[in-house]
Amino acid sequence: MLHANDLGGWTKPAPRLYPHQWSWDSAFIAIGLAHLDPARAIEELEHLFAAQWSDGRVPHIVFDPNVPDYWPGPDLWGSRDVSAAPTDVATSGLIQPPMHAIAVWRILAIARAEGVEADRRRALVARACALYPKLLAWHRYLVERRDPERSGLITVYHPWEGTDNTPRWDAALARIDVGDIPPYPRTDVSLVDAAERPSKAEYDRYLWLVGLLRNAKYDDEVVRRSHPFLIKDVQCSAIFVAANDALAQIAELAGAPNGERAAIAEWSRRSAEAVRGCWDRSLELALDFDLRAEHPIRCITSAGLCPLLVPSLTRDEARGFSDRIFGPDFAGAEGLAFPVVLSTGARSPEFRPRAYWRGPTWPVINWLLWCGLRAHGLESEAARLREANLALLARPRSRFSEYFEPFTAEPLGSPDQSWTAAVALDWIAAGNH
Ligand code: 2M8
Repeated sequence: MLHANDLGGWTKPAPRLYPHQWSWDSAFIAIGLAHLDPARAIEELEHLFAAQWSDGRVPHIVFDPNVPDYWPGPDLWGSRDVSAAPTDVATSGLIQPPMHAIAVWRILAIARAEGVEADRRRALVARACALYPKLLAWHRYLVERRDPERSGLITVYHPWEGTDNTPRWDAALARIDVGDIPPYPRTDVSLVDAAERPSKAEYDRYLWLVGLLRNAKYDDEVVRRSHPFLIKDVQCSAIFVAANDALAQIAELAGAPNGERAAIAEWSRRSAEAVRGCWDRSLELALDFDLRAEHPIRCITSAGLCPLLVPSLTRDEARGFSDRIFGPDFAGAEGLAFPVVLSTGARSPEFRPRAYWRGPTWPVINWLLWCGLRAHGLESEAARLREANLALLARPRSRFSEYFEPFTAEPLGSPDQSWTAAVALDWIAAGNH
């Protein structure tokens, strides 16, 4: 499946629904590919970082010029009119969670664990070191431009910067006054049942927000002053902690100067503390913070479990997240086909089991939580989650789909979704070492 979605040096997330390169998909894809061909895995990230902006941002989509009829395409973003954007390729102007350093470090670890011979490994290390300055510039962008307050938490500007129609964004989107939007095609709903995709009202708001960002020329200072959607994202920030720890290892390999290493350690420390501070005692999970409304977003979603990725949690804190994972809102919900983590809590008013990020289970998010459980030595809990996900994916009908209806295990969204296959490969390999 990954070979079928391979376009030569990079992989599209899905055959028809997502025909370009997506940022965080690439990182998960690279981790899966590392088990087949680590050199090809690192190439996935090299291709993505070739489109990095001069301000350090890694765009959420890198467009394939050979697919002209995709919508929303390059014209919507207007990246060619922005001086920081690359000139040889069209990209979006948004970002996605910084999974990339985690992927690079993992490619090296997988190559070591799976006995790749020494000279091929040396070549991989050299390529990881060549990526290091780009990864550093990316993390610096996140700190300096997406956290000008130095709170340790990363600000997102758009639902497309992670988990699209999650209920986490509902209240912030509801406050936005949408002006005139010219009619637009919804190619996604010609490929996937509209009930499994964002609604028209949500899409109008997505496009309105893109228009505001495009008019601001993606200048973070302008956005900070005027943009109506500014949210401190706990999932993105938790991933940033783990990514800084991976970057610290790559920095050491690359012989980076002490000043850079100290900066990375400080980014990690500050974000770890901030993510731990997002904990809400009554909901028993971590919450995002809406900067415009000036309050936390009280929603029960899998994003609130992501602090498990923070290595400095105490044993009790990690146990608390693990209990929450297997409790009645998530993998322990009543009537599930497989005990896997839901994207939105089963007992929440917003829960809708077929609607994209509002209830269905997403294997990649389960994979992230599995990593978190393992990082805290919760091996039997991690094994439980891995087995449940593999059982779901092993069903002949699963087609490595994008997401699944949790009570029937019906595959939803796109079939042949690359990152689903990639995490399945990593889970299978985990049973071998
Ligand atoms: C989804 O996002 C795209 C827009 O970027 C879409 O809905 O059309 C999200 O699941 C996102 O997280 C993912 O990276 C992308 C490609 O798999 O699809």
